[in-house]
Order: sequence, then C-alpha cells, then structure tokens
Amino acid sequence: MSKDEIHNKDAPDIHEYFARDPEKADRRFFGRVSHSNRRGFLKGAGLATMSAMVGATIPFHKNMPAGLIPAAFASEDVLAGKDGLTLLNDRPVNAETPPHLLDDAITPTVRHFIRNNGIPPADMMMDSWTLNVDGLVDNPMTYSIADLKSKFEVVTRALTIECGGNGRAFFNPPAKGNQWTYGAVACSEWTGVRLKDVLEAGGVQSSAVYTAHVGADSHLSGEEGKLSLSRGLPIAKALTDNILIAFAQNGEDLHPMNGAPLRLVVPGWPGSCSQKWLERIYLRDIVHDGPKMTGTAYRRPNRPVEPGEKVETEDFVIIERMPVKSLITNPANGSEGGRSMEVRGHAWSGDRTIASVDISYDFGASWMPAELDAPVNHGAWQNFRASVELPAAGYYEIWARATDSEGEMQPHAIDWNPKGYLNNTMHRVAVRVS
Ligand SMILES: Nc1nc2c(c(=O)[nH]1)N[C@H]1C(S)=C(S)[C@@H](COP(=O)(O)O)O[C@H]1N2
Ligand SMILES: [Mo]
Repeated sequence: MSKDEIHNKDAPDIHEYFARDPEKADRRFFGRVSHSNRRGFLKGAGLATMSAMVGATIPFHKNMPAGLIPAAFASEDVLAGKDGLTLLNDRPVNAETPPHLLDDAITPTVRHFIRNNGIPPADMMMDSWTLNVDGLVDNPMTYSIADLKSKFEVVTRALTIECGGNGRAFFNPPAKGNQWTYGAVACSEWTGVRLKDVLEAGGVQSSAVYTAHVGADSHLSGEEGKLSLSRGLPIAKALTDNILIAFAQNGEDLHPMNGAPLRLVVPGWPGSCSQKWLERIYLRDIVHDGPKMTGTAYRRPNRPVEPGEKVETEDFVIIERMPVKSLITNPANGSEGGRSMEVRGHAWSGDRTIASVDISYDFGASWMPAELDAPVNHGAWQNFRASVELPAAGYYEIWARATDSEGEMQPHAIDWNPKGYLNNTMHRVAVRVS
C-alpha cells in the first residue's frame, strides 16, 4: 500500500485496520514479521514504506511501539485544548501527560490525560443532553443537566482518575494495549451531583446488584448501536458518597475528550468505571456484562502468576480499587541542576489514604520521609515534598515509595499480569548534578 493510497479517501482506512487488529494491520502495511512488541525489527521494505508514508526517515523507529499509527496521519487536531500531552494513538485518541507536567496539586484540564475506547459523540450539547436512570429502580427518570443541578445537591471535589493500564509500557513480557508510561493519571476538580443521591431518588430495588453505564461514544467499527465500553459498579460501591455525575471540570464545562457534557467520576477505581458522555445508568440483578466488563478486560488473575504465564479466562477477576502508588513531578526525569532540590509529587491508593511517602537518592539503600499533605477531600491524591541535598556532582536517581493507611507499600518490581494492569512500582527519575 502506497502513501497515495493511504491518503486516498476511497482506499480502506488505515485507522480501521489498526482498530480491528493492530498486529494484522502492522503486517499488512509494514510487513511486520516478529512477535516483538516494538518495531525495532522493522527493516528494509517495511521501514522504507513507513518512512515514505510519513515523508522522512524515522531516526527512532526502534522505539515505536507495534500498532502505533504515526501521528502524521492524524486528520484533525485531536489534542486541541490540551497542552504537552503525548499522543499514543489517534483512533481512538489516547494521550498521556509527562510526569513533570502533572506538578499542580489540581490537574488543569489542559493536562488531564485522554483515554478513549471509541469515537466521541459529534453532539455534546449541554442544553439538550439527558441522563436516563432506569432498570431496577422504582421510578425510572430522565434528567436534563439543569434538572440534575436543581434537584440534587451540587458538590465540588478533587478526584483522582487513573487508567487501569497506566504503567503497562514497562511490562516484560510486554502486554498488548496502549503503552502507557506514567501519565494516565490526573486529579482535576470535578463539580456535579452524587451518584448515590440520583440512584436513591430513583428508589433502588433490593434485587439490584450492579450498575451499568452507557455513554454516547460510538464503536470504532462505526456499527450503529454498538458500544465500545460499558462498565458498571457493585451497588454498594455505587452508593458511597464521593462518586460524582459531573458536569464541570476545574470550574468550566468538561473538555470534549474528557466526556463533555456529563460523565461519571469514580475516584480510586480503574478509570474505565468513570463513564464519559454519560447518557444512561441502569441497575441490574447480575454483574454487568457490557463491553469491556467480561473476558479479560480490566481483570487480573485471581492469584499471583509467573511473568508470561498463560491464564485461563475463568481465572480472571474484576479489578476494583487501584493500588498504592506515587508519582514524582519534580525534578523532571533526565534534568540537570545543582546539589539541592525540592522533590515533589503526588501519592494515592484507591479508597484509602496515604500514610507516608519516602524518598531515596542512593538506589534505595536509605530513605528519608517526605512532608505529606492530607487529601483535600476523600478521593483526591496527596501532595508530598522533600528538600534533598545531593552529596556531590554525578548521576543520581530519585526514588519515591508510598505506604497507605493499611500498611501496603509500593513494590520494587511489577506484579506481572497478562493484560498489563495495575503497575504501581516505585517511580524513579534520573538527575545529573554538575
Ligand atoms: N464513554 C466512555 N467512557 C470512558 C471511556 C470510553 O472509552 N468511553 N474510557 C474509560 C477509561 S478506560 C478511562 S481510563 C477514563 C479516562 O478518562 P479521561 O479520558 O477523561 O482521562 O475514561 C473512561 N470512560
Ligand atoms: Mo482506562
């Protein structure tokens, strides 16, 4: 397939090929032969094809993850209204934020990552948007956003959303899917009404065991009525009081890529629970079985497994809370400076609080406690800082490790699982003192 064919509207869409089967698409477009997760093996004809398609040689082609569609093919600016994000994929749009750009206590909207499974809806009109609440409730209801604002208490809370696959890029053997490094996490300030209040107003029937969430985005295939993702929560979780149906992000309308005009925000649980472009919640008497609820999606083995081990689908369990984790946002990885610095960052642990964060600059031989703030509210990450004085010129690594209220601490090594979820290993940043 030539560059002209790729840009020819009548030719099969490259994005469709990659959405259906990235491996097959890689083979078809670039003659991929290896099972490696990187395109480092891409030589000769395959590399020449890709270079011709992007219009230049690709000095770092060895680093390109397999299945990554060169962003040069993007037909529109999918990162409009975002600043400094790294685009991993443009169909569906997936973009993460480099750690040093997540330094703010409250993540500005321009820095909030994007994780889409399908195509966002074309129409995100606040005024005509409706939310249906039905299923196992006594009074099925349809609310406009104005109804939600007038009928329920409106609350504003800082809430952490982390994608279940954040950190997947470091899995070995590699795991398929978006190769998130560190930045699929954010803590914006969300304004909305409590999911609990809305469900209780509907009259939750005693047979309800799970919620089911429906958004207005469409499946990559474009098939009418087919959902890309529909997740749910155990009813007891749904009735806790800091899950929001949000219509504002940092005091403004939601960003289109973050679910405008209405979304769920379920702090501390995999980001996939926080349905964007929310238009329906229904209650069910079974564990919800929508797209990405079943099989191995957002699930992990029910036991520790060996890296690379094959695990039967029936041995996978639904991921609930996200584990204890921290992120160093200052200094930036690879930075150069003087001997003294302030190390800063955030720490979080789903449904829990952080008890302590420790810092090391000698590869973990010794640790010093960081100053740690309380969360501004339940569900928000906690900020930490420490003044560090490095002994001499040279290369150092700053390591951070958080311990939560249940005494759980971040591990040094990845607790490997086949789908590449829940990587909460300690964050390390390199610094050079001149
Ligand atoms: N309707 C809908 N909601 C969705 C998704 C989606 O693809 N469609 N992706 C989910 C996933 S996997 C994550 S991690 C979060 C990311 O939220 P963000 O894009 O606002 O950062 O949205 C969740 N909500
Ligand atoms: Mo996610």
